[in-house]
Amino acid sequence: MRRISFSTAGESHGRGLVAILQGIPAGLTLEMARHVDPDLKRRQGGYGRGRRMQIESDRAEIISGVRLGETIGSPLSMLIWNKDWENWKVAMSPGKPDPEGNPKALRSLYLPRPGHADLVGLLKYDRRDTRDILERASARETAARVACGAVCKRLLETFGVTIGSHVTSIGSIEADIPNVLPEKLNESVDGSALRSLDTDATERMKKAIDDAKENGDTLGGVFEIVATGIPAGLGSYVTYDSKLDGRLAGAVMSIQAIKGVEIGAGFSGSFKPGSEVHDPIVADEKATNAGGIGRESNRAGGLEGGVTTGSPIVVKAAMKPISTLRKRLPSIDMRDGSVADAAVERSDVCAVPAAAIVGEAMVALVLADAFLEKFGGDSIAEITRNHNSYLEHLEKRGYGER
Ligand code: EPS
Repeated sequence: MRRISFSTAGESHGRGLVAILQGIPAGLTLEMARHVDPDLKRRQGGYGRGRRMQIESDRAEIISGVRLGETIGSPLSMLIWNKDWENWKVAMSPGKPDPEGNPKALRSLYLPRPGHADLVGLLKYDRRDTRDILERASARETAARVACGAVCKRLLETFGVTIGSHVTSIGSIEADIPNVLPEKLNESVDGSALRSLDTDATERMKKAIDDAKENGDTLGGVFEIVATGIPAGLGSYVTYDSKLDGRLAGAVMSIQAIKGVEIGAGFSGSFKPGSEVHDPIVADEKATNAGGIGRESNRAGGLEGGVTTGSPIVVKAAMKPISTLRKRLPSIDMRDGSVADAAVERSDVCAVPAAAIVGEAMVALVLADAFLEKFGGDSIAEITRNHNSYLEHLEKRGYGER
């Protein structure tokens, strides 16, 4: 990222998670309880999550970067405490283990789970105990991403950008998606157990999750992120790393357990002729984000040549089923190489709705970055001037002679 940077630290059962977010301009009104904690709560939800989410009630504590309710241009740092730490103080202690202590209290694991980072992490970092790997590889880390993304959403919201998400499938069950999505997407699905617009499918999805749980199995799925209100002209086609589609795909793919990302029609577009894929250009006075030049459709998912078109940005992601299985898959005991079944850790059966909230956060981070790249500025007032002047320019330039 160019204008925004963020980093997270923390282990799943350590003391807590740390998030540092840089590049947020001064003058953004920001309250953790109003603008960040609700997204942390949304990330904790969804049918199919495990017992850990009953222990935690994630909240972000702001340590720097905000004064008297407004950002001051300095790095924001946030802390999310792990309540479960109380139960893991011995296993996750930074101090040397007590030589007289019970070795079981260290909760070491030597049977890597296929699909998790366990094995590759042991090989790469030359560790013996899988606990050293899985604690950081766990999707618990995404709580810190959501905190950073929520601040970016707040920034974008100031400029009329909204970011929402919904789940389009769980396992083999696909939701019926209306041709036109509700304007307030999150309001329509936040109350749904699986963030689905299809109430019938939701019941079948819940049943599929129950069945998977009963069989000691897990389920993945697909979610879609939609960002509206983004003006035409963010990102660029001039270099591989300025292309906004690539930046979005990379960011969403970096979410734990994501194995596929599509923009707009994505893979399905490749099965059709060009005449059925591209979006005809039309005069449209409602297309104020693109100087009155609109599109009949949005199969491009709001991006052409790596540049925003002014239509909603649509990113889909496929999440694989979580890799902790009670129906254990074959593995190897890393102490002696003997054949054994993989370890079982407490886990979720399905976390697709939660991953959708993380997807919103990653899209918000990338779009805020591209937004600041285009409209620059150190303060909200300065960016507002730049944004307004660009929109006015788009409107004036129209498509007549220059
Ligand atoms: C997660 C917390 C973790 C896991 C999950 C994500 O909690 P615990 O391991 O204590 O149950 O539920 O992580 C995984 C599924 C994984 O494979 O690592 C969270 O806060 O989202």
